[in-house]
This record gives sequence, C-alpha cells and structure tokens, in this order.
Amino acid sequence: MSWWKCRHEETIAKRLIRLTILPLKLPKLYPITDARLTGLSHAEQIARLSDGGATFVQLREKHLAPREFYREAEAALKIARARGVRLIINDRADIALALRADGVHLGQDDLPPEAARRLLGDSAIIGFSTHTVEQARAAAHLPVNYIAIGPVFKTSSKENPDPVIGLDGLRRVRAEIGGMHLIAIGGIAHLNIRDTLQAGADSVAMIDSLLAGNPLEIAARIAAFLDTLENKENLS
Ligand code: TZP
Ligand code: MG
Repeated sequence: MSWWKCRHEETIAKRLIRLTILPLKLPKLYPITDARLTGLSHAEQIARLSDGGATFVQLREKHLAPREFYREAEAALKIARARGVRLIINDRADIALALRADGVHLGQDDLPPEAARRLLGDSAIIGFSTHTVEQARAAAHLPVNYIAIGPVFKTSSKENPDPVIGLDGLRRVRAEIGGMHLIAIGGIAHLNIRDTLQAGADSVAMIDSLLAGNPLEIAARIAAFLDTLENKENLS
C-alpha cells in the first residue's frame, strides 16, 4: 500500500473513532481536589464541593501510591454516586476502569487517549491536558471529550508548570480546535473568569480559588462561582 493511502486510511479511521464519541454537555465549573491544600480526604472534598453545587469533579492526587489513591478514589466515588456528582480520575485510567468511575483525565505523558478509550469504552469521559497551541491542535483529532489548556495564568497548584499561555494563547487555541469542549485551567479566579470565558473557554477548572483557606468555606466558594457563571450579566 502506498504511503499516501496508508495515511489517508489512518485519518479516516481517526475520524470514525471520534464520531462514535457522543457529544456531552459538561458544566462550566470543574473543581479539582487537592488533599494537601485542604487537609481533607478526597471523599470529604467531594462532599463539600457537592454541598456548594458542583456536579463534575476531578480527583487529583500526586503524592500517594497507586494502591492508596485507589482506596481514596473508591471512597470518593461512593460519595459522588450518592450525590449525583460525575467523578473523573486524574492520570490513572486503570483506577478509573477498576472503579467504573465516570472517566479519566490524561496528561501528555500518561496513557495515550486512544488506548484509554479502548480500555474505558465510548461512554467514558476522557479529558486531555494540553499546554501549547500545537498540542491543542493535535488533541482536537483524538477520541477525547474535552481538551484542557493551561496554565492560562500563573498557578501555584502544580509542580513545574508549563509557561503560562495567557488569554491570547487561549483565544488561539479556541480558534484551532473547532467545536471541541475547551476547559481553561491555571490561576482562574473571580478577577479573570469573565475574560477567560470571553476568550473562548467553555468551562473553567480550579483548585486554589475553591480549596485554599478555611475548608468550611469550600461550599460557599463553589456557590459563589456558580452564581457568577449562571448569571450571564456578570459575564457579558
Ligand atoms: N494544570 C495546569 S495548571 C494546573 C494544572 C493541574 C493547576 C491549576 O490549579 P489552580 O490553583 O486553579 O491554578
Ligand atoms: Mg497526568
């Protein structure tokens, strides 16, 4: 088979895989857990985030062994299921599969999204982190449900973050990825949320703005962000 025909068939195969993934309506607010920042278990964080109205949460754990992360995720999923919260597991497609969580969030060095899709099936939610316009452009052809781009602004929640892409970078990504759901991450707060959405983000993912400070205030912080996001006048 010629090189050209082979590449052409590969492109068609990729498009067909993308077509089997049903478009999902994802919420505008995407909280991410952080056990060190809050001093709370992931299950407890899910409960507080859900008290404030969150319905879609990512479980992110960078310090535990896989077995401990599995146990934490298992407990968190019980709470999530009881409260109708969709739970996405960061990094670990194996843990998402074993627990039948709602999906997985993959980074550039994790399992390739195509492989995670084969493991988890068409109905799983698969998200993919990107840090540059080029990475986002390539990700638009992958069998994922959303692309995350960031850091958009300076962040203190990630070790060794990539360079910030700013609102201009976010706008360029929006222009490159067609209708793919785009989640902005990194340093999102009340003062920049409006500009972030106007630059083309469909949703905002946050750690610090929701979880730093008194854990008793987590639910109120979520509720305040949801209020801002639901009240279009705040955003236009
Ligand atoms: N990826 C890019 S920035 C970031 C991740 C996980 C951290 C986001 O946290 P914060 O506190 O909302 O900046
Ligand atoms: Mg990762």
